[in-house]
Amino acid sequence: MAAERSVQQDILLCDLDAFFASVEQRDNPHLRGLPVIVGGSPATRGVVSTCSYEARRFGVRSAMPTARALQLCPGAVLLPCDMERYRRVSEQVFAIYSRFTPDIEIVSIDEAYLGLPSGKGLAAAREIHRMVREELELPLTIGVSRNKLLAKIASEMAKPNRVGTLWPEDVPTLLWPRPVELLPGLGPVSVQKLKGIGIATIGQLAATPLDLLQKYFGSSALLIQRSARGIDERPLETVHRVKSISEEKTFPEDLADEEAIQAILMEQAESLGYRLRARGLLARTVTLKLRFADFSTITRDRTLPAPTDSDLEIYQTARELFALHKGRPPWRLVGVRVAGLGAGQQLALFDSSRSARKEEELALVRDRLREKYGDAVLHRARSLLKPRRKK
Ligand code: TTP
Ligand code: MG
Repeated sequence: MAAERSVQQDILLCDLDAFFASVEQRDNPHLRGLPVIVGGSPATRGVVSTCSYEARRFGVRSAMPTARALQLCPGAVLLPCDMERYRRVSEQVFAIYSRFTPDIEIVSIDEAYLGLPSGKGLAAAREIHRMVREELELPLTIGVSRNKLLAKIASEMAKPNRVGTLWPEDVPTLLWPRPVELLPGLGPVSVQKLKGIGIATIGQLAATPLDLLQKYFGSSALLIQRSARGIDERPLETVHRVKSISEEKTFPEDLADEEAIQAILMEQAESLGYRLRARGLLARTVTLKLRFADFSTITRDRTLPAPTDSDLEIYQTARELFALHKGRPPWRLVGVRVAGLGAGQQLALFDSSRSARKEEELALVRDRLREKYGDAVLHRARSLLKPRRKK
């Protein structure tokens, strides 16, 4: 029992209200208080991404064709989706969350679960709510409980712009009288099935014998019954911060060819650059690892003048380290590691020099190809790089 206590956590579900529309209203004060729809144009059969609560009063909803939304609410202001901006704002919000805990599961651009030490959740939620309001001027709803399911339901019940709790001990009084539709994960088909057998409230569902539920829901029955009872043991799927990323290669036979080593360094740099860009990270240091024929191993690192995610810069640094520390051939292993990782900026397309920009564009194209066709096809002709001839 004591052991179970000690691992118990409070769980917060933080979900921004009408997220894209709230960002637009924040940044254009004349839109505040107005029905705002963010989505595609009716001319191109666009759909609503989201809408302000003012527009929801007219029945406008996410995923509805914009044409239909404008019929329901002719006075609405329609704005295009500015994903880049919403993504930046989302990062600022998540950065506030990370002041409180490293245990963060990112669900979507505007939704995350946070794990807090048991007993600290509600106070943290109030503080987060205040900071997001004061620092970012955005409305946020936070549901607080002991598991993900109840935290999510707590947020649904608290929306908009509030902190709400649904503790396990309150399940009978607060949850059981509510309709089964409120249970996340129960789709309209399941709800209809339940109604067909006379189950309308979550309390009725919680009290239904398992074997009866199994007749209708098969292997999902237990999960459904446990949800109705407020039980959910799913752990947080947190993104633990990576401290470094590395690539290394041990040769089947010791290798004495310097050109071949450089080619491998190039491949490794390309792979590291790709992995950094895919995570939106920049690296501050590059480390070269070398193992010699006698198994002795060295690592040598260099701090870069500025953080980077460029294949070329990682390659050049690794190659220079190799030139300085290569010792005597042959080599048995070569590796490159990048560390000192931090969040990257959006591509600095405007303030970088022409050639750096070309390099960034090239890297982006390569990344797309790599996603499409995998690694193997993609080894840029090394000759393009024209490495300086060694003395
Ligand atoms: P949600 O959190 O589902 O919606 P919301 O934040 O707009 O409103 P709520 O107050 O109910 O939380 O989704 C977050 C964002 O994701 C939303 O602002 C826009 C985007 N989105 C779409 O682009 N299409 C969709 O169908 C949905 C549901 C959301
Ligand atoms: Mg939301």
